[in-house]
Amino acid sequence: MTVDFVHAQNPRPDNWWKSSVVYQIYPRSFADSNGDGVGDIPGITSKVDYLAQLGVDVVWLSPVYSSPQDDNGYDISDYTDIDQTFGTLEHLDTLIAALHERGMKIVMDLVVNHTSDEHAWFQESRQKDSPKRDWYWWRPARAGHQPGTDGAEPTNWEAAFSGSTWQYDEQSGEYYLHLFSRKQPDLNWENPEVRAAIYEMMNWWVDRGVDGFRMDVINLISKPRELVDGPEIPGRKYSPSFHAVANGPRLHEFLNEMYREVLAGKNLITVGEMPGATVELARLVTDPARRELNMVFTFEHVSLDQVQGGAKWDLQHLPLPVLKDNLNAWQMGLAEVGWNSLYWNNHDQPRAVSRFGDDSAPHRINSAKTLGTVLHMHKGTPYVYQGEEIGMTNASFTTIEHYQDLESVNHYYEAVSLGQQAEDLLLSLAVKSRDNARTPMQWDDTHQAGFTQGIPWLTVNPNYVAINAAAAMADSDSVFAHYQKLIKLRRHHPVVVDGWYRLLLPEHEQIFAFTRTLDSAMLLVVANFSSEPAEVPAGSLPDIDGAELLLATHAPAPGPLRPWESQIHLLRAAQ
Ligand code: TEU
Repeated sequence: MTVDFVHAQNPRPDNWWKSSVVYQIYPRSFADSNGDGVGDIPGITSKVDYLAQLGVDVVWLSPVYSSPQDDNGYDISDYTDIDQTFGTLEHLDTLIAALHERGMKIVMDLVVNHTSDEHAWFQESRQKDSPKRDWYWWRPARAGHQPGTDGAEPTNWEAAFSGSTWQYDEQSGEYYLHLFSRKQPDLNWENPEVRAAIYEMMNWWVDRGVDGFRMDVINLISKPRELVDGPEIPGRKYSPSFHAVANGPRLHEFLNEMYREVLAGKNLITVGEMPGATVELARLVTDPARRELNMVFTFEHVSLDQVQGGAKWDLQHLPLPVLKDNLNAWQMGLAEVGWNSLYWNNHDQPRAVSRFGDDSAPHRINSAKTLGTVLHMHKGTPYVYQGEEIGMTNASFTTIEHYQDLESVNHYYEAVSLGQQAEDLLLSLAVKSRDNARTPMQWDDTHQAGFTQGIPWLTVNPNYVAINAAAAMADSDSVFAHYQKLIKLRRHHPVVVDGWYRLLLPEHEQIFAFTRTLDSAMLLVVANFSSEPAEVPAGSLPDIDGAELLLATHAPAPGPLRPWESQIHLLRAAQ
């Protein structure tokens, strides 16, 4: 399966991805070109100049492949075709060329831990005597249990989207494993034929001009040799599966093999999404000498505001020192070996300004700017999620009918059936539902925020009238303008890319301060991560006399830092 596609000169020098900024597009919510209420690829192509103006280097495109859309495309039924929802392969070729012509690159979302149950591979695998039977995880009913009855599942694992991870298949009389929805059966990576088919598909996309891959739950592809019950959790019918499955014994072997078969010698950008990964695992995976991946997405900092050991819906307050400590652990852990990805949000996480900032009118803009400053001045590759650059907020849905995401909807109805109060559930959904990040991009203050001429698949946030890209681009003091400047700083100051990180005032409850040092250049970042004034303890920070103020949310003034005030100082210029 080779294709002859010539693209505009698209150089990929060594380590180019270390100085890049990546912009994530969730295609169904980005821009709708044909009025069907769902974003599509031509809609994205119509916005490439917006992306170029923001200054991002790479676009990470969430899945646009053929899919029944059970999990909004993370359930793929054909890896080498485009879902009609989003357009055609030709539309994608046009987008790739348009990005390359503007010096930008494209990363595809690689979802290969599982396929859709409507993929031809799975449909073949359902035949017990099929040569593809072993392409997925099939198991008989638990011994002593009647197949298809409660408790007959092969293990007690809980699926990420509620219920058991095992679905009984009448046709073949066995259960198949699905760590996510029952329409997302897990591929059996132990089978070399599966791996070969995945690598062939990846090479087909590389030949088509893509510049890398974001790898969905890639640390789940290696499962334990024995599939056995996980620990019983009091009050819960099933045992969380990720802990039982993640980071299996052959993970590094498979990533190494993928490197040899697809990635070697092409300077692609690769980032592995790894729920449950530790910084120690990330050191192994991102150590260039080990030939695995460039970066991983950690879930540690986006799990700190949930009760430890609980579900994402069990909320708890997150003191700033706890957040600083975790980000520091990853900075220190990957300071000399490997590389960090840097993100506050994505299509699975609530909006950054609502979660880590303050989305109330007096503070939304400055907190969005300060979140950007603190993240982009860390060491690593920053990821901007669509709308973050204009300070888009959570959806503020008030009824379950507003929600579309199967994770949220399944959780709600399962919890109600177990006796939880609807109003409590709606409160936690309003804070943590993935739909918070999936409301349509707010382009301007016209009908449906300029996202569609039709009825949007998910309600547009009514605050689009004030919060939209057109207004932001016309305002030199907007969050958009601030993100443009942050991205430019990365281009002009090597210390932003390669400077050593050192956290200051680790215990301070309001102030987030750190330095970056490279040769004779030193940056000082100081931020008030709160909605109250914050006093900087005398003598606690390096002297900024003679420093160059590179970027600030406020005009400097004596006295305490104002709410969500941040500053980036260049203390000593490079010789
Ligand atoms: O997410 C993996 C994952 O761990 C998330 O499901 C996360 O646990 C949850 O969303 C937190 O609320 C990846 C994709 O990013 C996600 O969109 C898919 O639903 C999932 O894998 C299955 O492909």
